[in-house]
Amino acid sequence: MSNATTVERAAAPAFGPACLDATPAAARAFVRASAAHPAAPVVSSPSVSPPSARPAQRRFLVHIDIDAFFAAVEVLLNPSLKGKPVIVGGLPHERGVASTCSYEARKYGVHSGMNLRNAYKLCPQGIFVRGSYQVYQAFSDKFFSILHEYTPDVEDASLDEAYLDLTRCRHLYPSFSGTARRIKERVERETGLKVSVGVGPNKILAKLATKRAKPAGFFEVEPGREEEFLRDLGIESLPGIGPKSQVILRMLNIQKIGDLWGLPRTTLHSIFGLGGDDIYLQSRGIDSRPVVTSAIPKSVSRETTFLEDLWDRRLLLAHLAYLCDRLTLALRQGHCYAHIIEVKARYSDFKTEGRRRLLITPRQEMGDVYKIAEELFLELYSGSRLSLRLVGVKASDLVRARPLSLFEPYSDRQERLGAAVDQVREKYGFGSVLTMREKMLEAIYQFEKKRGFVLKTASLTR
Ligand code: DCP
Ligand code: MG
Repeated sequence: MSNATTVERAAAPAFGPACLDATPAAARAFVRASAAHPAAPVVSSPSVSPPSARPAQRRFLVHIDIDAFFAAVEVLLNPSLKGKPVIVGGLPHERGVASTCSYEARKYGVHSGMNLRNAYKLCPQGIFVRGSYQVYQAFSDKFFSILHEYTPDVEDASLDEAYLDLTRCRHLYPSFSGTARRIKERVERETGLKVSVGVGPNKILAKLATKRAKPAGFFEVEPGREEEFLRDLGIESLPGIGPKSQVILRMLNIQKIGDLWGLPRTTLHSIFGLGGDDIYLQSRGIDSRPVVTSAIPKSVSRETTFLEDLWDRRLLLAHLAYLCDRLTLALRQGHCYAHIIEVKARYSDFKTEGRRRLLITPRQEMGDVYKIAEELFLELYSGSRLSLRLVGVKASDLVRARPLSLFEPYSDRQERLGAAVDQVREKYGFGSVLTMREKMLEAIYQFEKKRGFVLKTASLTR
């Protein structure tokens, strides 16, 4: 096996699968078709963003990864570290490994997972910090909250790395790569951290594009240029090729991805088993894995404290309507329908009360949710002789798809209405579509067309 002559090789390097005629054009057509068809081979996944791709439609995947994440946060918090070799994970004499290090420290050969003592030997002038996971988590949360504003199809691959599938949102984004660039700029502006962004028709190509873009760059694998992009990348770039596989392949004089195209699938399978099939497909840029969105949340809620305790029933309902609007936007973004709607009120004496309703047919639409919330609120509030400090609405027992009701004629009118409102808001800002009831809040709050009303509880005005 270690002898190259014993390995069955195709006569000419074939970029496309051997079953095709192996011309680059045919191979590319196969790559595109495989990318578009969720039924194509490679790894299957559990919960998945719904594939909307029409046959032969190119998917649009963005991969984004923060540069030297933990180290970059340390530099941001302590600008005197800028431009210095920063190593995160512990002090030089401590046991343990480096979580990561700045690019300046990488020049000395330090890398993630390296024993701290070895890191110190390589880079004694390095600045060693223990780091704080909670702080990194907060930056990560911010990072993902920005990404989720662009599409619900976001996969959190790790704390600082995500895949976004913009294919379903194509109507919102006439220029995909322009949008990807804007996402990069916005993340950098709002987090203060540099990111690298890769764009391609599937996950593997987008991820490899990010590697190429690092640090702080942007790279797009343009249609028809997949082969050219992959050919000269080292085999170690493929996630399916670990250190042991690298040793075996190098013994076969295979150094670059293009060299792999000469090996038939059966040969790779016989050497690496199922992993060999993955190598075969990945090396050709074939990857039908969907973007796996996060698990369905347990509940979504929106609440706010008032600037001053409130008594006026119409104003209270205006707040409730606005919160329902925000809540149902979140439900639509998460593709969730709620079986339980709950309303909460806190009185001026801090006593808090709630009312909930179980819905046989789960709901997502603003009109439906508000109607239920209003009834529940009035049940709560009607008898009260106290003013209110806070009101909130919560949706729970969430499901992904609305089950069809036996007793109601099926109609997706409300969903289409919701989608249309979202499109207008995407373009002109959340405040561009508001009900008359919500508009009453203009008397109290600052209004921003992009964000809507700036309520007292800032996190609710996202
Ligand atoms: N991490 C860790 N231990 C590792 C690898 C990573 O604790 N063995 C942490 C620290 C990293 C963060 O995860 O900052 C993100 O990992 P990345 O692989 O994305 O590495 P970096 O962001 O540090 O560098 P870059 O992405 O620029 O290569
Ligand atoms: Mg990173």
